Amino acid sequence: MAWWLFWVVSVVAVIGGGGRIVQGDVTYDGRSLIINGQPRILFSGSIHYPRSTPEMWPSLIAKAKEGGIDAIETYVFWNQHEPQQGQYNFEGRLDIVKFIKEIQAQGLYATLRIGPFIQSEWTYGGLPFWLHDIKDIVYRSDNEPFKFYMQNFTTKIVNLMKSEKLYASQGGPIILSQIENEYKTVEAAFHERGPPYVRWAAAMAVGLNTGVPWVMCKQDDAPDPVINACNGLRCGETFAGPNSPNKPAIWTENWTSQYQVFGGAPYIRSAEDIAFHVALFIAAKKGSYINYYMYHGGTNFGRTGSAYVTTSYYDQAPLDEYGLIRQPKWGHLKELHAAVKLCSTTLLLGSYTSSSLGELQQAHIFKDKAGKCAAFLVNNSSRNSTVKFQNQSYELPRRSISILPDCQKEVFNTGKVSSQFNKRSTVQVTTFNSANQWKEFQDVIPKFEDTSLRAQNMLEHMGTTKDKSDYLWYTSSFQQDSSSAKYLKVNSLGHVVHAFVNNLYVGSAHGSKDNIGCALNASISLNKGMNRVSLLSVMVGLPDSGPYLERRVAGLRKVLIQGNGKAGSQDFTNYSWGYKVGLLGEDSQIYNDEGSYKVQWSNVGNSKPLMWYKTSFNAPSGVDPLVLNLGSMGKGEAWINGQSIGRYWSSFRIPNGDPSQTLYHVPRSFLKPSGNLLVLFEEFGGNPLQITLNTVSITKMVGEGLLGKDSSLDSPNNQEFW
Ligand SMILES: *[C@@H]1O[C@H](CO)[C@@H](O)[C@H](O)[C@H]1NC(C)=O
Ligand SMILES: *[C@@H]1O[C@H](CO)[C@@H](O)[C@H](O)[C@H]1NC(C)=O
Ligand SMILES: *[C@@H]1O[C@H](CO)[C@@H](O)[C@H](O)[C@H]1NC(C)=O
Ligand SMILES: *[C@@H]1O[C@H](CO)[C@@H](O)[C@H](O)[C@H]1NC(C)=O
Ligand SMILES: *[C@@H]1O[C@H](CO)[C@@H](O)[C@H](O)[C@H]1NC(C)=O
Ligand SMILES: *[C@@H]1O[C@H](CO)[C@@H](O)[C@H](O)[C@H]1NC(C)=O
Ligand SMILES: CC(=O)N[C@H]1CO[C@H](CO)[C@@H](O)[C@@H]1O
Ligand SMILES: CC(=O)N[C@H]1CO[C@H](CO)[C@@H](O)[C@@H]1O
Repeated sequence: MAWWLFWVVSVVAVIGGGGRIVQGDVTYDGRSLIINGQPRILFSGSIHYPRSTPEMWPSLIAKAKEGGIDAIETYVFWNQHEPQQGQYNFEGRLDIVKFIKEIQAQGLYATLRIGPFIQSEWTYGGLPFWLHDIKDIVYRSDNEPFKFYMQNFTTKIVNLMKSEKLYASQGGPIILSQIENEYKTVEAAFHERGPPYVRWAAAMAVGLNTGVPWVMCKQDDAPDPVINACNGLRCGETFAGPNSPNKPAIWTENWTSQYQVFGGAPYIRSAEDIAFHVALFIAAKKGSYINYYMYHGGTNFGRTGSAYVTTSYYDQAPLDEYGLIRQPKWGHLKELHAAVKLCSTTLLLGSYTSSSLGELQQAHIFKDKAGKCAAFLVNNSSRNSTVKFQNQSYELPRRSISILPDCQKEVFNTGKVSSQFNKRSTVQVTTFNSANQWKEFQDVIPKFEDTSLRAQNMLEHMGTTKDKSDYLWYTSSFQQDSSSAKYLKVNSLGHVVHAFVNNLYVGSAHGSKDNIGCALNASISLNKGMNRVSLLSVMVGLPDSGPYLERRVAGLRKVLIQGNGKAGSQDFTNYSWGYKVGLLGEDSQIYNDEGSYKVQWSNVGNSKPLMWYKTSFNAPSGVDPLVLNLGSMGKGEAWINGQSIGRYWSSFRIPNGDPSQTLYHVPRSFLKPSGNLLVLFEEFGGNPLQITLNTVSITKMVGEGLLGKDSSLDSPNNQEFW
């Protein structure tokens, strides 16, 4: 720890005591939020309560606090809280009150981004799917049914917070709330139904009298008194500023990396780049509230991720998916926060000037009436530069900012990383490599005669499953005069399709995040007489963005059987189809202890499609986070003791040939000491015998230069992945 950092930490500890927040007002002016009469520069970090477990919350919040974070920002997840209309769930990972009280107990502030449309790579952008069946609804527009349900849920949440006295105005930690989310990006699509909706949403929110300000992000015309906030990677360069001179500059999402999709490579944003843009936002845009999106990303458990989004969410954040500190990111930002806090009063109360120090170099200077001075020296060149500022020279690495809290001594430079680097490694603790550890059960391909839902056309996938399952079967049967070899051609707007003809698997196709829909062309052989075609359409999460979400279509659009050569093709699109929502194994919940007795399991044999696998294991000792390595599997979902740890899709490779994600978080709190039930549903292959359970830990490194070989990482059981 640098000397000055130590000093800041000690002083804050003395002055701040327990840091408990006393009852007070939150207001704002053109410079900052004002809490209990004090203008404040605040660093905030996003941690989403359903993306971790209540057992993890205290340590995540403590590590954020130690990293110099003042406030925790979270969205509110409507479709989890109200899965059926009027039926609410605030238990377990959804216990938002407990989460906010933990933030309060640790002396931090909270920002509540209610939305309730949130996007957030969360299925359906957080909207409950039952809204889809409300007559005449148009989401996020000047539409009475939507406004009714949006107001109903927003009020429910605000009332819940008020009843627990969680707003700062009541002595609680919540200092800021958000209504809507990046609406400006879709507003034009709603034409004259857009602007009145923005005004309505702002007035509705303000009318709830929370006693703390509201923000709208990416909404440059946010109506008074709602504050418009910036979202983006580079708000220090891109933010046009508050839309009124009496509103502060707030950055609600500064992406610490980016979410990953199946088939997409991870995006790694360096500690230096994040620090540069945060310092620039403070200096050049007079920013006074900066939120890291995400500070801890966590896990999209179950089916909560949106279309194609991986189960691991923002693993590259300062706290990784499992809550381990990621260095040097965490430490470098901690030093940045401390450097800014050294001069925050001068920044907030001082008058601002800027001066050029060179063609691509600039000084941002803040001087208060008492003569205190703070400066940020910016080098925007791609080369190192030596600048002269007030008769002293400063070495500024390329694209970096030096912070001089007294206009003389450089205490921090965004490009000079002094924090230790660390390395993450996994150790295999449990294997499942013996066939007699496993049982299997093949799910059933439904027959047309057994279906109760029928239509003379291809039904839309989401409106049919109502998001009860990722899976929708389309099945039909037809007569043939003679046996023949043909091609089955399927066009789908779903994410994946698996095709079976006469109970035999004939092929699959899938799309990707950037390439919506998929097309299958499989060679098939038909019998003389009756033939059955069964097509399994799969969604890997619902869409989470864009206007008119309620009108989106998915699932099969066209089915053709084409003869060889000149033989004509037969169009089955408007044929008689039978439908089944979900898998038999899902209906019986065979992934939990009770349900697993409802089907006949057998010994594992050759890999076949649509296979359920089960095994059991004892909890490994220790406290290190646990992951399942599912790199040997294809695509499906995994459950532990009945709780889904998420969708996996190891067979979807990223451009360099690696699986998009091989390690899947198993929270310790999902386990009992022994006899834990692990169940997987595998769509098309995979080898469960190669699955392993691993612990994850951090190896400290002594500075960047020594990031070389570490013999402890070379054992075959040790997989290095960072
Ligand atoms: C929400 O709507 C339900 C009826 O659907 C009603 O019972 C409830 O009082 C409403 N809540 C609020 C806060 O408006
Ligand atoms: C830095 O330079 C880049 C172009 O190289 C420009 O896009 C960016 O706006 C500049 N940033 C600042 C803070 O001047
Ligand atoms: C810088 O040096 C010049 C002469 O060398 C002197 O006149 C001036 O006062 C100095 N400025 C500061 C800020 O020290
Ligand atoms: C630029 O500065 C960095 C950090 O201070 C240093 O490591 C690097 O060698 C310098 N590069 C050049 C070309 O001087
Ligand atoms: C399907 O694939 C076969 C063989 O590659 C090709 O001959 C046929 O034209 C394709 N059919 C369609 C409809 O694309
Ligand atoms: C299927 O029916 C719809 C209307 O019911 C029609 O628009 C469409 O053209 C038909 N498709 C085919 C391939 O016949
Ligand atoms: C508003 C903004 O800066 N958006 C950017 C977010 O990050 C993605 C990818 O890094 C960019 O493509 C967007 O332009
Ligand atoms: C941060 C920085 O150095 N900005 C400068 C980049 O170059 C332009 C054009 O010379 C200046 O106007 C900026 O101040």
